[in-house]
Amino acid sequence: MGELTFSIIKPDAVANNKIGDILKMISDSGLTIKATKMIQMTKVQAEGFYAVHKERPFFGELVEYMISGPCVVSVLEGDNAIKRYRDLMGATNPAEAAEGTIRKAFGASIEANASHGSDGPDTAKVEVSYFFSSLELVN
Ligand code: DGI
Repeated sequence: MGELTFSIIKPDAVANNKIGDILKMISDSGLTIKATKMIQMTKVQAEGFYAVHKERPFFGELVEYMISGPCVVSVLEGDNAIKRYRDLMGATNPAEAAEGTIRKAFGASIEANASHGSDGPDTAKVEVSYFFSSLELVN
């Protein structure tokens, strides 16, 4: 079994009908989709998910944005999946993201940047279990 990482297709990308395009980019990159579902986060869930950013000036806006519409959350698997998915997403600010990345293709701003991916093994574990039970992870 390869490494697991956690992905969110954010409300802007869902609203723009990009779920299929982004899941295709993930599959084409060789990562395996282990689990996926559409959710609408509550304010409490979004605040908990982004708790590491709660002292940042943009925290309130980030939470409001993440609850502005449905998201698609997924668990991805593959060798080195965490870094590979970060590379596929591109820079946080879509204006700085490389050609061929999700954020370059579909991100509109540093806030509405189309996707989230775990930044390390510890956060990946916490984030997967924040949204998925072990029964939802297909073997
Ligand atoms: O791991 P990333 O998502 O690439 O970036 P991060 O962990 O530094 O920030 C988490 C999210 O917070 C990011 O995807 C979008 C949002 N964000 C980051 N910097 C800013 C921001 N939102 C606003 N409005 N302004 C910022 O400067």
